[in-house]
Amino acid sequence: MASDPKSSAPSGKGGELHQQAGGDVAQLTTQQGVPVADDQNSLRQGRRGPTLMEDVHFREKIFHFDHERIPERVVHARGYGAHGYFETYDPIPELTKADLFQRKGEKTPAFVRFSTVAGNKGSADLARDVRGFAVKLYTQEGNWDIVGNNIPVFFIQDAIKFPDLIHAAKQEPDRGFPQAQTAHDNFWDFIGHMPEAMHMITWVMSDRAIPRSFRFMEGFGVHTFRMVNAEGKSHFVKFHWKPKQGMQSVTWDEAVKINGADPDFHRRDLWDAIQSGDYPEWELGLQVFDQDFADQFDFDILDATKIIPEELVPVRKVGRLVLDRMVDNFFAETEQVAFQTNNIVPGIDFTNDPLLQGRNFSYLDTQLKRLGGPNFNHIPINAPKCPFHHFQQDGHMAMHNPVGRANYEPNSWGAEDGGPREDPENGLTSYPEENDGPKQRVRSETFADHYSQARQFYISQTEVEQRHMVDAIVFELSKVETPAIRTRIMSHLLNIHDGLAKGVSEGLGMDLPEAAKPAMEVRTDLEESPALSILKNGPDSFKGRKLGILISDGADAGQLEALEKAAEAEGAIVVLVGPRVGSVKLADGSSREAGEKVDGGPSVLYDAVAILTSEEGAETFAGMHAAKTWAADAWAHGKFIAHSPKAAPFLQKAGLPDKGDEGLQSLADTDAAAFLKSCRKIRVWDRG
Ligand code: HDE
Repeated sequence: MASDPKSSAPSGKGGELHQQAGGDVAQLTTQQGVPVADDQNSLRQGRRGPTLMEDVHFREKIFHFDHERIPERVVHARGYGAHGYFETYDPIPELTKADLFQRKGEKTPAFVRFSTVAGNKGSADLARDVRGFAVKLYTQEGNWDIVGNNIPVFFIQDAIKFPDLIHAAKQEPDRGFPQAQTAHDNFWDFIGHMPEAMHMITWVMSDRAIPRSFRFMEGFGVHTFRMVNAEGKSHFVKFHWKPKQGMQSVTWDEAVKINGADPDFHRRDLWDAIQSGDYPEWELGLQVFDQDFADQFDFDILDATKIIPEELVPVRKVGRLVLDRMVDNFFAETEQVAFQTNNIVPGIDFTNDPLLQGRNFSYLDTQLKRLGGPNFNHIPINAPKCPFHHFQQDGHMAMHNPVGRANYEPNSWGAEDGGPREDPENGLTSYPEENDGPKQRVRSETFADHYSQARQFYISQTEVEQRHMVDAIVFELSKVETPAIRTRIMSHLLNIHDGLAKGVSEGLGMDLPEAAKPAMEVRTDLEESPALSILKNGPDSFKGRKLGILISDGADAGQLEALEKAAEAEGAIVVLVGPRVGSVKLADGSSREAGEKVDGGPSVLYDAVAILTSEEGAETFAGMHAAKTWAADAWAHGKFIAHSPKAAPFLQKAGLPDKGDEGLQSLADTDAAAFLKSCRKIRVWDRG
């Protein structure tokens, strides 16, 4: 591997540049900088003899290779990161003294890592799962990490249950499968014993758990935090990241197929967007409230299984997060980035949420295991970008080594040699909250209502979304082999909503049991919260989406051009899918390159599709299973479909109805611009 030319440009003979056919290239060296003469053959005794111990280059190379891996994260192993910045557009000194919120237009460098939770590092992106949404803000007063998810609540209320939750969700320990799935006995067995998980279960069984892309999902800080201003006044706050691109998810059938067609679908999406200059953005929203609100709110604000509906406490937007640069090196940055809930800055503080308190232990600990020593903050991705001075020293791989005599304080070495000093005025202080009471292992009774907000979430969804939730639970429970586990889950669903429970029992072909006994009466008076639905908050935009065009030889060049122009005007991307990769000859004699072959670029990879064929092309596609599936899936997934009139016979052979709907449009009746405009609706959900 070449050393990083920026940070350790080799010097002397070992760094010489050689003139080669491709231009100047660096000389290959060992780690000691010794030029390598032969990197193809190990050193051996005789032409066919044993390899020699003295082959220092071979030994060094293999030794290093053997140690390339660090332990993957115990959760959130699969992830993808990007750089960007946070820009403050509404300073909030009245709420917090946090430096990054003081000046309008202030830009704070940021690094974000999105992830799935359960799957291993190599698992597929479209697993049904919560997505991590971890943001590191390199402020001028230190690093602040908001280590959140794309779902605003969590499975459990107390961190002590986290190892159990994760053990139950991951592969079962005896058989080592299933990978990246909660659709198995252990998970649902555990959940059945944990009524507190029911609210979260409604979210993970909703379309939130199969996002179309990282760009189209919300992020949440989950816990209630504090903001503290310069006068020491505290407000409670919940953090929201609102995607400017709007929200969008895929259907489960698409998710399953995307995982086969492109397991890196989410990674590729972010990479493509940023590399093409279409930088995704999120607005940081705050729900701010005081102790009085907390006291009269229906639920405990320290309980991470509860939300505060946006209709009750509106989300105030104070800035935007823009991702505009991919990493230079995946391992150095995305793999080694160490997020920690305990990384806060003056003006931000914790609350007593028992989940958050537990996390504050865990994140520091996990870095030691993964990154191998106490100096993981010396790794550039983790180091603050503001000045920092302390007396911590030595240890494995210490890279920032203090100079001078003083390595302790207090000392009497004076301003020049004595090193840094505390700053009681501006340093990090804790909000002086008073806590008292006996030492005990208890769960507060204010945490006891496990079903009311689950019900609120369900009734806030559109019918389509409710159907998806039923289907998701039926799918998962159908993979559960033990009937008693399915039954127990249904007994909880009955406390959430009759319709949900009934749908699941019908889907499973099992009778409904008695409802589980709730610790508290389930509230049916909580009003719908439209903010909780994805479809009620549709993007009404096709910007940043993909139009896949299935195209045959002999297709009309004018129609193609019109679609391409209209897509560009909408800010959408076009991908040509042909019977083969390579040249497709159009009717006017021109030719175009297809980016995908039909079976390599199935329609699940696109947000809307067009099918342009000649008469012969329609026949060719009608004889290809992959082409018929392409069209049939686009229809079944509710996608907008434009087609050339000549493609009509092919569509029929693919099983599409003669008489379409608003989403199936012949280019004989509509023009490309009108079609693309209609795509802003993203899907036609009421297709049978
Ligand atoms: Fe995490 N979590 N977590 N978690 N979590 C980790 O830290 C943990 C929880 C979240 O992209 C680990 O560096 C405990 C809630 C994200 O690198 C570990 C509990 C939320 C990421 C850990 C929780 C999260 C992690 C594993 C129960 C949303 C990935 C590797 C109290 C608010 C960050 C690591 C990245 C990662 C512990 C629950 C989000 C083991 C003990 C709730 C986004 O420290």
